[in-house]
Amino acid sequence: MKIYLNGTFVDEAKAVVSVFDHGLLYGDGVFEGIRSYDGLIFKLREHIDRLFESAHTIMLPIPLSREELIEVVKQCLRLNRLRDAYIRLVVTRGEGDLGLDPRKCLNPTVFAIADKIELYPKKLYEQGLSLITVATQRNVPEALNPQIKSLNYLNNILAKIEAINAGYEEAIMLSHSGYVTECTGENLFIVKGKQLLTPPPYVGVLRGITRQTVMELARLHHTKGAGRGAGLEAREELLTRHDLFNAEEVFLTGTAAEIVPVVKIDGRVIGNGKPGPATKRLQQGFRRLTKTAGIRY
Ligand code: PXG
Repeated sequence: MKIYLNGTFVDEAKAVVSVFDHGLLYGDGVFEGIRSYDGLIFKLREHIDRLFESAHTIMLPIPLSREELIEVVKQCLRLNRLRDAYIRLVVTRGEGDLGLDPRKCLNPTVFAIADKIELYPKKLYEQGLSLITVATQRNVPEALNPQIKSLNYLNNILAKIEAINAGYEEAIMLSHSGYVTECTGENLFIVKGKQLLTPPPYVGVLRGITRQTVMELARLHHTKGAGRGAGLEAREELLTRHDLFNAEEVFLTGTAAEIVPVVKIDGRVIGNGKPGPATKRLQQGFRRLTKTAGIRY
């Protein structure tokens, strides 16, 4: 496997960073997870834009332009002869001393890994997930804004550990005030009647690119009106656990997982306990989009 590291492509064994890298010492860095489908990179521009926004907020200068980074991603996929892949793009503060001071880090570390996509088991999509809410609250945006896709995922990992300890694969995290936010690496949606609802960013969720895509897909069906679709009205709204328990359908969205149906939450059966029709329709629409909308390499 060839990995991009600071300007060159190197073998896996040579793709190493310093123990003084502040990405490692402090989680001081940003990243993106990107997918390619049959030779097309999905929503590449959106991922690159979000990476630059995350970096801008933490005042981390990315030493490559947007176009250069796009070329890195494409080259990484080509060199590894990958058509269906997961790409991890990372920029860290770089090497410094043992103190926090980012001014001591003169050269940001940039790397990109393209690997075969590890698909989740088919069973997950056919039967749906069972989730629990956990005690670990999502970061308060005023303390650490989840829009910064930083290398510091301990908040999410702590929630994931709680779910695993309880025998579940994934956790629902609540806000400081007890509102629903998101899962540890996926956004959350509910369907109720003709409404598709997801928590607003200010409650403390990442504005997921899959989330955005799904909202657009739902609205598209809506404006097209009747026929097969008779679509959904997509909106951001504060949600409680009560709203989740009494939804007709619940699903998660993320770059890696795409759209995952949820059939049980904290022991409450959602809808009829099976993946619902709106979820299935959106999955089909999403799959169609991945086959046509990406950037070729
Ligand atoms: N919320 C959080 C907190 C995330 O980290 C999403 C939502 C979904 O966003 P996108 O843009 O991908 O639709 C993410 C995604 C993984 C994994 O292995 C996913 C993410 C980060 C790290 C690992 O599934 N981010």
